[in-house]
Amino acid sequence: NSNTSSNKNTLDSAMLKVRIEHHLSHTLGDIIINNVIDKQCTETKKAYWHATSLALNEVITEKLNQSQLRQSQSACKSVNYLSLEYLMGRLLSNNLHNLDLYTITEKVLKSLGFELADLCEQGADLALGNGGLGRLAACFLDSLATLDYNAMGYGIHYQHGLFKQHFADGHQVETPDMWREFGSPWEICRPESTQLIPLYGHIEEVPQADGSTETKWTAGKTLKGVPYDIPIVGYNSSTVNALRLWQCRADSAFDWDKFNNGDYLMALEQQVHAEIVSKVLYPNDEHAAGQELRFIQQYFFCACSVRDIIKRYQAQYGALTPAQSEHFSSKVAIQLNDTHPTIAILELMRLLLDEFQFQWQDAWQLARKVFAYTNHTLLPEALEKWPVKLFERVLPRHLTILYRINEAFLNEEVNAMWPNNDNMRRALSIIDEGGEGNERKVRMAHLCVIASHKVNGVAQVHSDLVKSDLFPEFNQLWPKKLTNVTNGITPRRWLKACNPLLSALLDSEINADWAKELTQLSLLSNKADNADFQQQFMQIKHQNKVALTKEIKALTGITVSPDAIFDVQIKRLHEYKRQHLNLLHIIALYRRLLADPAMEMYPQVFIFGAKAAPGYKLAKDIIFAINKVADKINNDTRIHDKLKVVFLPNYRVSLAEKIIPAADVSEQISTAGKEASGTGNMKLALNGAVTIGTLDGANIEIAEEVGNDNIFICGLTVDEVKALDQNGYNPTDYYHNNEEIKACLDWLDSDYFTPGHAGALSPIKESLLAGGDPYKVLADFQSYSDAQNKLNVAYQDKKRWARMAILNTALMGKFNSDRSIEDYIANIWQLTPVSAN
Ligand code: 26Q
Repeated sequence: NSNTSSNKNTLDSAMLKVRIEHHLSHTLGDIIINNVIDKQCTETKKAYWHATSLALNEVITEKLNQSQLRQSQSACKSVNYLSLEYLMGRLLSNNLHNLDLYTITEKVLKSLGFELADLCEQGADLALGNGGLGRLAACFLDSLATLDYNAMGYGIHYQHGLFKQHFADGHQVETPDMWREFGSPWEICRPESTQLIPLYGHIEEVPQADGSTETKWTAGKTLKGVPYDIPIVGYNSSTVNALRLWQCRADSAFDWDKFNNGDYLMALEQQVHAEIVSKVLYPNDEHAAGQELRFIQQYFFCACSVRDIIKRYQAQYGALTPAQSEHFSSKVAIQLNDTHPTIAILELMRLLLDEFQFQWQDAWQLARKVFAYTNHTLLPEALEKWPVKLFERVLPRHLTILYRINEAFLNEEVNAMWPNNDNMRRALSIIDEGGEGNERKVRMAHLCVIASHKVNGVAQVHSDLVKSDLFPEFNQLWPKKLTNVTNGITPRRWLKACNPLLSALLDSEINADWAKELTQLSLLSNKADNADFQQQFMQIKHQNKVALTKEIKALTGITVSPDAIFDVQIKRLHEYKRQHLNLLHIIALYRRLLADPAMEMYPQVFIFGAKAAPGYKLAKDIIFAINKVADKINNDTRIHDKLKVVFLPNYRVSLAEKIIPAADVSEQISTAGKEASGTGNMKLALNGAVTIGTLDGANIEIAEEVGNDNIFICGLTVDEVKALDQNGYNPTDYYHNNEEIKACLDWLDSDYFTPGHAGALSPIKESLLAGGDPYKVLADFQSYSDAQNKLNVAYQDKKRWARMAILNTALMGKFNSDRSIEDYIANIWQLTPVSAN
């Protein structure tokens, strides 16, 4: 399983050392290398991290240039992935692994007195995303480069990524993320690719010589988009692609008139106003907040990206004319990562019509061949709807185009299928007419479905629900448009790089490059009952748990035993993900232990990592509750360390990389039908954690792969949830009929967990009872608790557990994001790979 890329020849350890020291002394300025320096101090480590990254970047940039040359010479089709979010994490260790330079760099740094792993920790996470959707984009870029496809990721160069989190008396506190504070060695600024973006202003109808009229838009303001490219290094491939992130600046920084009149501060006003557009990532996931700035962010991003796509096409193939339509769509695919970049459709249409003199039909046909859309959620509150009024004010020309798209769609396509049917027109229209006191809104998802040639969900059950529940009429109209591409994760970051011990074992067992051919791990199935192999596998899990134990101690002060079951729930905090179901069960366990201190129970540590959107009150209440319950339980000597609860602060990609290799149990307990796919479920199972979960999202496909003996399934199914919704869910029934549920919920009303503050945790009880809890926590409590009991018993049978853990690692091959990408290629993008050999 040797990595056969060509870097070995291009960079030996002597040269690497020279380059690192060169960057230390020259690029980074006056860093003392010969005198005595303190190699333990953070500043020194940061400098060496920086120098190592810069040295590596020379190799990467060269490969990037070669890739671009090769891709353009081959005239291959490319995909442009449009996403408002990329959760990249750290880049150094990943780039080293993908280039097969990790070991030699480790040696070089050792000779300089440093641990490479230690230096990697100095890098900031690129947290330009919220959660699943942003991390998926990052995994997809890794796979596209690994498989030698021509791909460009487009995104926003946020000055501040997702907020940092710490706890004050159990409450979440947010502080700004400053990822570029100490420099950012990976980015390449491309001023020559700057774009000017008009917005606001007014439109007028200008009469033409032939008697028709043309719409003319006079913008009121112009923004400047400056791109920064981050190289995306393929694993063991010849390709380095780019992630192009747009930074917003003022068209002209300075108002000289104001300056000369002595108004120095106001002279900078435009600059300040423009720069806020790419200032900060919106921290809400699964909730579409309707702020104007977010709308402008989306437009700015779409306009920069679409113009850049056209510019690159023209640079390679010449003028874009209507005669080139077929050709353009044979060379360019644009994928919309959820509806956040929907305006790209309108911007492409506007450019073709207004700047490239396309006729309507030519423009529309082209757009429909180019765009495809991925849906990531069914939650109504996450579906984007922007007020027509806002469109009218910020993007008046785009709105006229949107109206025309809608008219043509309703009058031609809808009318052909359902003649004179106003109900169908209302249901399918891009405009939500609102009615009674409600303003008119643009349904972004409808525009996406209408303009795209393919629409995909992200796991089979989710895609089925997209067809049956979200877009049933669209599915009738275009039965082949809606499809499924089950998500995946990159095994490079999520096994090879994050779990070196297990990787080494797999290297010795599997005679193939499993980090590329992940299905090869199924060969391990033969060894699932082999006592020797079980011992090695579980020994590694134990070592990873020891490492996490130290991390837990360092971050929280809590002592846990690496011999206990490490039960992990790591994901954004949301009611539908049901961290509070986990909490309720922990409280029940605690209560059982207090009632019967001799109760048979294998020690279990419940580990949480989660950020709550700053405006999501109940999510923050749940964080507070978990922290308070943890305080009480961890300090209660009566239960003899059988139960521990740890909430690790500031959950992020780099922390996930430490938790996942040490997990025994993976909590995936969303209400059935609510989690589109989940991807953390895949990462944990790949690293040998056994899932306890509902039949939701990709859990269903994980169960299919590992078999029902190697997963703990609990809770209602999608159909049962639907039935409960139809018959009326009554949580108070569960409260009154289940003594344990009642006792645990009532406990939250007392001041037991919050001494002196009775009622501090009551909002959680309220949310589960009053108003009927759409997430049906109490309905699934007993089933979940039973599954936890089985799991606890199963763990005590060492052989049985080892077998389950091994089979989970062995049977995750399907969830390689390379497979997801090949599905997109075959069903949606139709690209061919281009490699050096
Ligand atoms: C929309 C408008 C305004 C402000 C914010 C948003 C917004 C931002 C992020 C809405 C939603 C998101 C994020 C959604 C998300 O992460 N979805 C997850 O996508 C994963 C990848 O497909 C799935 O595995 C998860 O199941 C899904 O929850």
